[in-house]
Amino acid sequence: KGGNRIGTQTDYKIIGIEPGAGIMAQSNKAIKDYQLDQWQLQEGSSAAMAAELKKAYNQKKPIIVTGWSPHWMFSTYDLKFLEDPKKSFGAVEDIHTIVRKGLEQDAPGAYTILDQFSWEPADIEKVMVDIKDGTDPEKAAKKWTDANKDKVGQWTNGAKAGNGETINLVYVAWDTEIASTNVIAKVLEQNGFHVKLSQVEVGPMFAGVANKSADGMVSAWLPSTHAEYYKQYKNDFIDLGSNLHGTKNGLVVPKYMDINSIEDLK
Ligand code: PBE
Repeated sequence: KGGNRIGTQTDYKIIGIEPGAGIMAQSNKAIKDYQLDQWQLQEGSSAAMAAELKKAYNQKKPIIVTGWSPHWMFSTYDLKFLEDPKKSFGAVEDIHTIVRKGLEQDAPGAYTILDQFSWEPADIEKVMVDIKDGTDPEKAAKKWTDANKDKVGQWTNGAKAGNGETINLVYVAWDTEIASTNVIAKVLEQNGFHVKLSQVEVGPMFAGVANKSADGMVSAWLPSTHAEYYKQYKNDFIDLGSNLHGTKNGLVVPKYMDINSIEDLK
């Protein structure tokens, strides 16, 4: 069987990321849904996953990783998502902006900018590729905002300028979120706010906005990836809706591998 062959070649390992990530729960669900009893989901970090992918790819070795789009990996390597007929990874999603209760009163301009923040996968990919190529995230964010004044102008339209108020944004060190958080931080700074970025884990990211120790985040993948976190805290924060449409999670392999579906791993 194909699954045995691939399993032997990869040690029956799926290279995962941070244990709290939604994609890890989805991958464990896939292992159950497709009865991949022999397979193991390896915990680690997004950076370690990317390093393992790079190493295997350069040697044309088989590898299976937890992957998501938008992501620079798809413009850097020839990759494919394995088909997911049982929908263990949900469908195409949105990324939501979520702020603490009271932010609108305390910093109305920041609230307006966060509320109006909205861009496309191609935008965030530009920033992600730039960071992957070695540009400092803050510089990459500045570069993107300088080159996209029209879009940024829509986000800041009508926003009351800040007076040096501190805005605490929380994010997880996923490549998507490093890019988006740095961009919105830059725009808030350009409009008179002092922004503090805190890198946390996914649970504390949601908890922080709910308990008001953080002002906001732009990193809630919904409706399914972060459903559990969202459900737990949804009465305690303000969901400002989608800032990006068209994300996708799944198991990702190099195109040189001759499997096409998660079912082929059985
Ligand atoms: N991700 C990127 C996250 C959301 C953003 C897909 C790795 C997750 O799985 O929770």
